[in-house]
Amino acid sequence: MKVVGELFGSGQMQLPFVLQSAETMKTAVAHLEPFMEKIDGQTSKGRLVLATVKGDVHDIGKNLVDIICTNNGYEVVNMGIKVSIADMIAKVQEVNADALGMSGLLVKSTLIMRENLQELNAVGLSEIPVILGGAALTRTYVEKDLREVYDGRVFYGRDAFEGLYTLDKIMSIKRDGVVDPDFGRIPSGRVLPDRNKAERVEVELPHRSPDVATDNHVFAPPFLGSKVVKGLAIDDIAAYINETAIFRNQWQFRPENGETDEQFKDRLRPLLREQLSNAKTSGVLLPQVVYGYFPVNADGTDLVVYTDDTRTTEQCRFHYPRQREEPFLCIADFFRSVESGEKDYAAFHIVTMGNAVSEMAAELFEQNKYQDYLILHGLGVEMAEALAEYWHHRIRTEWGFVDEDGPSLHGLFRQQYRSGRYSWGYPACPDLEDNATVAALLEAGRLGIEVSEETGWQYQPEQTTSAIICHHPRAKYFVAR
Ligand code: B12
Repeated sequence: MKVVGELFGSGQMQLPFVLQSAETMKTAVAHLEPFMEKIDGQTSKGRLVLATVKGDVHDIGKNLVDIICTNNGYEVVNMGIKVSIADMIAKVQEVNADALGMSGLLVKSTLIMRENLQELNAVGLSEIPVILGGAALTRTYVEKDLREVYDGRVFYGRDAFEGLYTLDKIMSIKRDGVVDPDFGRIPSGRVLPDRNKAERVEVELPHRSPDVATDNHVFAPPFLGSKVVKGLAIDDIAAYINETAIFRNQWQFRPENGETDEQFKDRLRPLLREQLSNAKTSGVLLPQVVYGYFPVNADGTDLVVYTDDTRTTEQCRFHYPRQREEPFLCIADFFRSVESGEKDYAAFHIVTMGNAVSEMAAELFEQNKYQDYLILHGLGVEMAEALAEYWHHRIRTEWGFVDEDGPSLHGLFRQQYRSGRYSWGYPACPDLEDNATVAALLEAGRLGIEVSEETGWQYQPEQTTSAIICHHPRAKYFVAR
């Protein structure tokens, strides 16, 4: 596994094959262990307590860390998802851990990690080295800001192997009694402008962005209210899979021996076809959609959704932040205002791949079938993304402006179409809580979808995503906050 790790690090081996080696290793060790001699009661290189932080349900990243560290000789106590700091502390003490690993993909999780470090300080447990990982973290945030917070050693783990190298270093310092007070403590990284100070600067915000036309054509929707759609064909959705995202980001394959991108994709397409065919046979993917069109008007930075087209009763409202610099965009600007007295409409959808894919992926992980786990999880993830893309296309068709689509699928992934699709939690509409508002609006409970404070405002099943679709031609991705 050490050689495998080195090959991975130098780009000569790809993650799916690393996981295959890990499976072989695990089986071999299980077979040999009864015959192996114990040295001073010690069976592992060290003990890592690992958890996804409170309010966050993402677990593939953490589980990859578990697989890689376990198969490199560490004992990993994997506590699962949504773990409170109190539970982590209890576990660290119970098993006398050598390090604590925290994972989290949400922006909110980066703040929770900060609070967790403060709590470790407060209970006098800062001698425990902490390794942090996940999409919303940056090296600078961990190695500069958080090192200023934590009294002990804290590290950023870009991926599972960086976590492993850090563990190796922590253990070698511990084992050899080396005194290295700076390791994991000295703040490094760029000096970033103080965010809070920047926010205090008063900016005069316009009522609407001057860049967004108010005389665009308003398309009449095909119906008002919401509909549930079941029985969707896997092949229709698969046509919208982003091959780069599935092959590179999820499955983590890389071009080999000077392959062009097209040759690389050609090599992997049979695997994708095989996976889709297996999924069709097993029924592990259960695509479902709830969507609808609603009468809306902008009220400043709010979007008011009415119960019907008489626009007398407000059903709910979404608050959207406005950019604090030119062109001062805000999603509400893409709709006619309340004051205009004109009608406008928005579409909303929630798409899901169902629970079975998450359950089966969890089983594969439990059975140490790591490569199959990565492949199936990645398929579920990218099919959820593809369904959102497919349904957005369906909405453009029904709503009457699909003829403005760009010529290629590749172009669709670059927003070459009329309209914008915004998911809550992304930078133009960062408030995850609104996931619950849209679920209530669309009555997503009809598909068994749940979302609340309890789920950290994330949807259950996991492979679920929601969006608002704005028909305005200026509606494209932007960062508001
Ligand atoms: C694919 C994806 C989805 C998929 C699947 C999500 C899933 N559950 O797996 C779908 C389409 C379903 C989805 C939905 C949503 N998503 Co999404 N999604 C992503 C995306 C693009 C990739 C995530 C991923 O699969 N990564 C691959 C895994 C293997 O990587 P990883 O978990 O990060 O782990 C690696 C490293 O980070 C590291 N690591 C991780 N933990 C640890 C710990 C230690 C100790 C160490 C050493 C290392 C380590 O090692 C791992 C392996 O190398 C990310 C953006 C991104 N770049 O990550 C957004 C992202 C996570 N999603 C986001 C959002 C907002 C959502 C939605 C809320 C949108 C919505 N309103 O519908 C929903 C929520 C889903 C739900 N159930 O409620 C935001 C979250 C930010 C926030 N606001 O908090 C992100 C960050 C995008 C963004 N830039 O804003 N999403």
